[in-house]
Order: sequence, then structure tokens, then C-alpha cells
Amino acid sequence: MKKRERSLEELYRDDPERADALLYNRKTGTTRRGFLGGAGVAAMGAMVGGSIPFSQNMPAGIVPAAFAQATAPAAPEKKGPQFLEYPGKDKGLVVIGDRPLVAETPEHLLDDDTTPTAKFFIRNNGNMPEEPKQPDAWKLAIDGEVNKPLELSLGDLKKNYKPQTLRMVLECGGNGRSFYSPPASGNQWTNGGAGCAEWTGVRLADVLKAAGVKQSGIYTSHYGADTHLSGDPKRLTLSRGVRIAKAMEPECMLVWAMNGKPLENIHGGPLRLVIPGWPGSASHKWLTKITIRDKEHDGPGMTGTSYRVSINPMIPGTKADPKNFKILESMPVRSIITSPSNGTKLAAGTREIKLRGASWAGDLTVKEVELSADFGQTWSKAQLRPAKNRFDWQRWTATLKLPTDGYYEIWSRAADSKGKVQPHTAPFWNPSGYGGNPYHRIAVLIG
Ligand SMILES: Nc1nc2c(c(=O)[nH]1)N[C@H]1C(S)=C(S)[C@@H](COP(=O)(O)O)O[C@H]1N2
Ligand SMILES: [Mo]
Repeated sequence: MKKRERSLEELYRDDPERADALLYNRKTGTTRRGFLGGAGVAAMGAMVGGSIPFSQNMPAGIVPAAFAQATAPAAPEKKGPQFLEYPGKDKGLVVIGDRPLVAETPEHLLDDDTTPTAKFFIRNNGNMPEEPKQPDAWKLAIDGEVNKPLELSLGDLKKNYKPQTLRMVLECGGNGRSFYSPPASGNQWTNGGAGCAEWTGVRLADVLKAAGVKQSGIYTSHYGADTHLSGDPKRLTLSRGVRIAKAMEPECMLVWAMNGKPLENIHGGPLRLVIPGWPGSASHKWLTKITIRDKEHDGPGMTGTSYRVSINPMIPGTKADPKNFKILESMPVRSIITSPSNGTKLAAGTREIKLRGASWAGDLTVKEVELSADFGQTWSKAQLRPAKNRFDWQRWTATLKLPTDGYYEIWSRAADSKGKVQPHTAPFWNPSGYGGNPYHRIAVLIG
């Protein structure tokens, strides 16, 4: 029996489709979908560690939440996640890549109203520059389609412009990529390529107005001090930009402090951009220059399929036609359950569970968050807290009733202010996997 459990787990890890076909009774059920037959229920129950009260609602094809995520403690056989070791960083962050360094924040570590810097995700594309001895002497140039090119030091920015502090989500464009099937290429983020910090700096718009953007200036392009992984000084790691209308939003900022402390080197200190609501790659770190352009920017990260999504849906796994792609701008709606964590075990007899989480929706706001404990048959509304300011996330709380002991999955889904709801699976497959915002699921075992 023990052996069988282990092989099923392996099967789920290696070939979820076959595992599904074995577990679900497709022959005796309708042909439309399988259901968990007697043997399937027992096998699945053994695997997840308890009976499954709502097994009859369990969608065929689902990989149980207890096995679906790298951080799931209920999967001891699974090759465990590699945890980050970095000065000042929480040891619970999960390394997605080490050269360049990329690390995500498991959902349960995003339980603070404001994400502490120690828990904030890291996404580097190249080699970080050295920390300058005199941060205030850091230079920023504004040039291109402007009447008066500027060269400012960080000291000038602090002295001559009005500072502001806003709490805002920064989210990697590829957040949720790991939910695509077939796998999309790139860093395999779950939901943890996001965080919500207090950013202090000045409005990008104020500086651009001082430089005087010409009529012809329609797009920004961003440059920083990190170097290309190849070591070739002529190659850029990343250079993205945004439409001028976005750059002029009052929440787009040149930032020198994060959570009340000077911006750390790993997060782009001493000076970075924060372009909230759009892919994190627009929020350039170690910022040295913004060139205003008279056309869409074409630097690394602007062309092909990078930070671009398909206009018309494409067949998953097929080759991209570049003409069918457009720049990814606002990030999609997402909700996460931040407490309890995936794989939580509760005492036998527990009949109620308190949940906490966060939700955000790129340029939009979140209208509603809903939770289900029965594989999506019924949903209840969460209490949604308002944002502090635009682009802040919206924290939520909820209480769900659980009828018996056993294995549950709690699902969360949010709707944005235009009524778009997180889907059951990652939608609109695209080769680089942008827009993966399926329900967040956690496994909870009672008894
Ligand atoms: N100069 C520079 N800026 C950059 C990057 C980079 O590699 N180099 N990575 C971008 C990406 S893809 C993201 S998601 C965010 C991540 O910011 P963080 O590391 O502070 O979380 O920074 C962006 N800014
Ligand atoms: Mo990113």
C-alpha cells in the first residue's frame, strides 16, 4: 500500500494526465468527464492523507493542491524547493534561478499588510552593480525628445522635487507562469513574484515636466547600471519603456526608499523606477537614464514574445506569429490566500476556518473576492478591505464552514472592477507565459 501511494505521487509529479486517467473512472462515468470512483476516491484519499468530503465535485484533471506547488509540505517525496540564503532576506523565499538571482515569496509569507523588504521577491536579469559609496551622488540623465535634457543627482531629486510615499504592488510580468500547460518558457513563478511595499520618491511626471517632453515624445526607454550576464559591456540586460500617458500617472515614481529605509542594492538602490500595475520589468532598477522616444521602444524585453501576449488566442504549445502579439500593459486580477499556508493540518472536529489574503488587479481595482471549500460548487464572499491608495493591494478576510473531517481544498478567486474573474486554469496560453492568474488553491487537512 505504501509503495502504491508513493508511485501515485510520482505519477502525479511526472505525468499528471496519466495519474488522472488512472484515478478517475472514465469508463463507467459519462464520457463527458470522469469522476472519482470507489478505488479512485480511496487512492486519492490515501495520497492526500484523509477522506475527501467533496470528492464528487473534484474536477477531472486536477492535480490536488497538496501536490501542485513546490512549497507543499504534504509532498515529502517531491524534490523540495531550494530556499534562499541572502543577507537580510527571509529564509523562506524560494530560489527560482541563481544566475541571475531570482527568488519568489511563497503566498503564506505575503501575509503582512505591507510586505517587509526581507520577504520581497527578487528578479535580476544581469549582474548587479556595486553599491555606490555616496548614494546621493548617483546620476540620472533625462534625454531624447525633451526641450531641456537634465542631469540630476539623487541629492538633487531629494532637494528639488516634492517627495511622496505610496504603498503599491510590484509584480513580475511572468507571475503565475508555472500554471501553464504545456509549460511556458521562463522563470517558473507560482504566485510569489509580487509584493506590496511602501515606496518613497518623487513623481516621474514632475521630472519629465521639468525636462519638457516634446509633442514628438510618445514613449520612455529605461537604462540601468547592471551588466549583461555574458560580461559583454555593449549588451544590455533589459531596457523597457512605457507610453508617455502611463509614465505621467502620479503614482509612477523615481524611488530611493522602500519601507522607510534607503532602497537596498538588491532592489535597485540607490535609485529605481516604480511603474505600478504594469509588468515589474518596467520598474527599472539601478536607474541611470531615461530617454524619451518618438516611437515605441525596442530595447531587450520589448520585442518578439517577451512581455508580449497574443492578440488572438493561440493553440497551446504552438509557435508564435510575431504579428499576433501586443505589449503586455496592465497586469491581470489575482488573489492569494496568505493564511493559513498550503498543507495546513487542523485538529479533528474543526468546523470553521478563518482565512486571510490579498488581491490586486494591475491598473484596475478588485471588486470582489470569493472562496470555495467544495471544488467550486459554492462560493462565499470575503470581506474586502479598501486600498490605501491606487495600486495598493486589497487585503481580505473570510470564514468558511467545513462539514466534516477530511481533506479540503480552499480556492480563492477575485473579480476586477470591470468584472473579469480569475479563471480555473491559466488562460490564453502564450509561449512566454504571461497572464497566468488561475484561482489560488491551498490544501487543508482536518483530523
Ligand atoms: N536594471 C534592471 N532593472 C530591473 C530588472 C533587471 O534585471 N535590471 N528586473 C526587472 C524585473 S523583470 C522585475 S520583476 C523587477 C523586480 O524588482 P525586485 O527585484 O526589486 O523585486 O525589477 C525590474 N527591473
Ligand atoms: Mo519581472
